[in-house]
Amino acid sequence: MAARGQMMARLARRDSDRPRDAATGHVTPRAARRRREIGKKGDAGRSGKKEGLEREWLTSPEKVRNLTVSRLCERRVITAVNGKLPGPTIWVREGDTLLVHVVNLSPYDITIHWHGVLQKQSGWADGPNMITQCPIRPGGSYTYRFNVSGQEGTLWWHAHTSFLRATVHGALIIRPRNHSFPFRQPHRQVPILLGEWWNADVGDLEKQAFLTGGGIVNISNAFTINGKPGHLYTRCKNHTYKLEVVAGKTYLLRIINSAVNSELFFKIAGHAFTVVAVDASYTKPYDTDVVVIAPGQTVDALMVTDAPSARYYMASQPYFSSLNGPPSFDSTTATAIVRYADADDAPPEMPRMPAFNDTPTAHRFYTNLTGLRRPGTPTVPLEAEEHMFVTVGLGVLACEPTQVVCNRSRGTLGASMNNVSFRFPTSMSLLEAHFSGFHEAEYQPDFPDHPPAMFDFTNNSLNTDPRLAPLLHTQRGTKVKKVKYNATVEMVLQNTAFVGTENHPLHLHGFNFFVLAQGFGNYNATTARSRYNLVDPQVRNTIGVPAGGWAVIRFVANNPGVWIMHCHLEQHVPLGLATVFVVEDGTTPDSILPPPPPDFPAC
Ligand SMILES: [Cu+2]
Repeated sequence: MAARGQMMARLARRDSDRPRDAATGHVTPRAARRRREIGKKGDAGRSGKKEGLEREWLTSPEKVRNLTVSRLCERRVITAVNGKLPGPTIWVREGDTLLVHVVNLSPYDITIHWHGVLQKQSGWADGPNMITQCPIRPGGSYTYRFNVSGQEGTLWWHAHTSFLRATVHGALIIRPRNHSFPFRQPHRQVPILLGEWWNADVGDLEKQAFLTGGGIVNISNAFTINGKPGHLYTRCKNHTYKLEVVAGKTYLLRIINSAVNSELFFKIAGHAFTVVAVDASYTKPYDTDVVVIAPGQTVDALMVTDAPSARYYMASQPYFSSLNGPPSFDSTTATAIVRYADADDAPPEMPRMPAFNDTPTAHRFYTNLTGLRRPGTPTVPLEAEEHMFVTVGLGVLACEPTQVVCNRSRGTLGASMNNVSFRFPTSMSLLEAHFSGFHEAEYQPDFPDHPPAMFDFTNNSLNTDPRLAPLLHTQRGTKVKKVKYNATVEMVLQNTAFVGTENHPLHLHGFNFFVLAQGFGNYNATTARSRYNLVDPQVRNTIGVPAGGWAVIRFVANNPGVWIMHCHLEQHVPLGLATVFVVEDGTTPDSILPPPPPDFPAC
């Protein structure tokens, strides 16, 4: 087992209060609090923002050390932030500017992505490796500086290099600044991070998958709730997260799927939920007893403690949508315990979980959500300037020379959007290439608006049709879609069946999008358009495109920069399931990408 180091993040906020809401139940790190003048650095001068005082709280440097954790009775050295798994929760208020000093004391290249943060005027802080920055090398550091104006709700942060996000992640919670929630004030707010655990070094798993070209062979060993697997794993039952509650109160569960490769069902025995937000966008209240959540997504759910005083399990287990794909997946269940204050020690009640392949339940949850219309929030654009029809799915690629144990005659598992398997650049990040104007060597601006051919996308029996072989065999390329500032982009995302249909959770950086419609089978413009929700669509940053189906999204490209869109099943990213939007500058000062900050990591 390779020893892994630890990364330290120092969290700092500016112009904002330290979290003081006792209702959160959250304890901020014991920290030295100090004020200091921000030096003349960063892009603030260029963007016209006034430099001011920042309030900063730093974790004590003694915490920087290798982190050995014990899970499922095995001791493992992992990469983690500030000695915690999950990493620290960052509580901020809407409008805050965050400065996060990331010091990489691990032996790995690393970047941090602030998942769901729009990064207006701060594209250099978005974090995806080789897209907006080169990685922070071991021993290096970088200060991510960004503002969270106009955003409220549950987001999260995670590593955006290889599989490190398996253990390098945490919650980023943005609370309202000058008003209350658009729902009843909860007694407490509780981050619930759903994770996935391997009894192995995740970096080794990824390397092995690359060398063989077979995708991830090793399925995970456990799922976790707030870092702990729970009682149903026969080994080491003591690692269980516990939530102490009092009767008759409302709890706001801020649920985050930080698992690497698994969509999840989540339930709590004896209790129901009212969903009030997803992906940090408020929804109309939606009552359900099951939450379905894809990697990258968040769900804010109110839970009333109105059950008889007792102990109850909360449980997280996979939603496995692949109808005809790889047969094996981790079919274990993570549990945690909700304990009423005066409950006895009788065995907790277990919720009845949906079947692993219960697509109807998943689809019901994913499609019944609608957005909460509020004054001052963007409404769905009724027309689009850019229309894209993009196939999404798995295919076959030729083996790379470096894939030394790849079957050359069969090829390697690949994934693509419109038959382009995204290849990450190696010498310069795309944002630097775009900003400097020297992009020709790094990317081609010809990502297609349509697949090479229209065919019966979701008919699995066609995958042996020799005429479709050119579509099954996808091509690698660093192709981007160029978009004018403020253009409205509509994307029809169509799953294909070449190597099994599967729900792919596609995450778009830099924007929220409206979800207009979703369905099964092949997208049909005539019938689908009549179903578009142009009144109160849900707003997301990650959409689970239905397995063997399609989804339509719209967003306004009001953020100049370079933004990746990729599958948040991590194993599909190195296979190529990604594309990139390059949004050009506008004409006003606030629509022009500022230059990179001075400590921007060099390649
Ligand atoms: Cu995927």
